Amino acid sequence: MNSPLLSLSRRVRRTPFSHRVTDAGVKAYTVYNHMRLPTVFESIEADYHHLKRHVQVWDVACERQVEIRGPDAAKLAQYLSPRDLSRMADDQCYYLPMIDENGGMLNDPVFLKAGTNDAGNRYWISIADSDVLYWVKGMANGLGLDVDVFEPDVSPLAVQGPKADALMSRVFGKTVHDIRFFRHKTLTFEGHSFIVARSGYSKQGGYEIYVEDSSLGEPLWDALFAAGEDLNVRAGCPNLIERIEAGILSYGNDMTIENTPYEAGLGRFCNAPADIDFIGKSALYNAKHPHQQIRGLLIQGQPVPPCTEPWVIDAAGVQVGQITSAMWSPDLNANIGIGMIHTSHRNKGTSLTLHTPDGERRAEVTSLPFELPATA
Ligand code: THG
Repeated sequence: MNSPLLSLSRRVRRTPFSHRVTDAGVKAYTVYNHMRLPTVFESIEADYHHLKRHVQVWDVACERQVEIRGPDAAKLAQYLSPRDLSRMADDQCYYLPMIDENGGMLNDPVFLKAGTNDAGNRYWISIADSDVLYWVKGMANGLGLDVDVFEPDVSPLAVQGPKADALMSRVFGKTVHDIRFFRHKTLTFEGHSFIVARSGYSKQGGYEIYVEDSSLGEPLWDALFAAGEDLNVRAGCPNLIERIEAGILSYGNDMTIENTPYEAGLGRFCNAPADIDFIGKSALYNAKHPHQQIRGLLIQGQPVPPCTEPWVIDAAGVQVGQITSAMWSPDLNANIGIGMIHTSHRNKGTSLTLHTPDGERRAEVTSLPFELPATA
């Protein structure tokens, strides 16, 4: 296939790791938060097998942080999401649906308390691909809150895969083992402190290092590769096949501002009690019984072509949904997809017709994450 090239310029921001990613032989990029996001090194399928067996270092600097700081920071943060933040521990990370006044999804970031410094408590919203900074600044200004809202010099570097624990303990020490899922600790590397969380955009286990200060990106990258040679460490990136198998959603693909958190399967995170106020509260109350919901789909036939626009799903000629991510899964020996399906046809096992660019296929509704065979 004749792949078009991406024209680079200052607008498509480079990252603190871009030189290393280039040296590692990156094959493709996408743009995410106006920044480079590598998407392929060897091939999507080869990268997938390596991720499931070894350890990869991912340049996910494009998961930009929106920092909120100041006396009203906690109040503003709660305003931004239907998730109850009142019991969040200082070392916790929260997956946080953010919605507008209509209950439409604005972003699905990871939210964390990034400790304190001279200027007080810091909160980081580690954003998916939409311009959260302007929404939060607008909110702060409109409400007259006493906060600073800005994008700090922080770039996440993910270390993912079954050998991530071994690699991280060599670079940051054995205390990495004490970090529980979606918790973080402040650890040191060559005298510099970083927030390190057990989290990441895969289900293979691993960590995210919030690299504060761009100049430390290359030394840290180099230390990870020097320490991981015998672990078969490689440069990698979020993997399309693995994340569909895991049922990990991609904002802008699987859900947009047109969807509520309930449609996106994120209803369990909408748990703020009645006395907590947030934007979109009344709209969300009326969205609890959605007419469509996110589902997994098993798609028959040969490997599907790239899914770069929604593919229509119908039942007896009437549209009942669409698929927004799809790819061949080697471990399932089938095509897998993520889509929005009308409530009437959402039950597991329902057989539907999918319209792909190269013809009609049978597609069967299933749950997310996909159930992998025990040997995979
Ligand atoms: N890490 C960090 N920032 C991010 C992402 C990340 N910002 C952009 C994007 N990814 C946000 N989207 C997601 C989607 C899923 C998850 C994290 C961020 C995720 N979900 C887990 C799951 O689905 O099993 C856990 C959710 C939970 O139970 O709390 O990890 O990857 N820093």
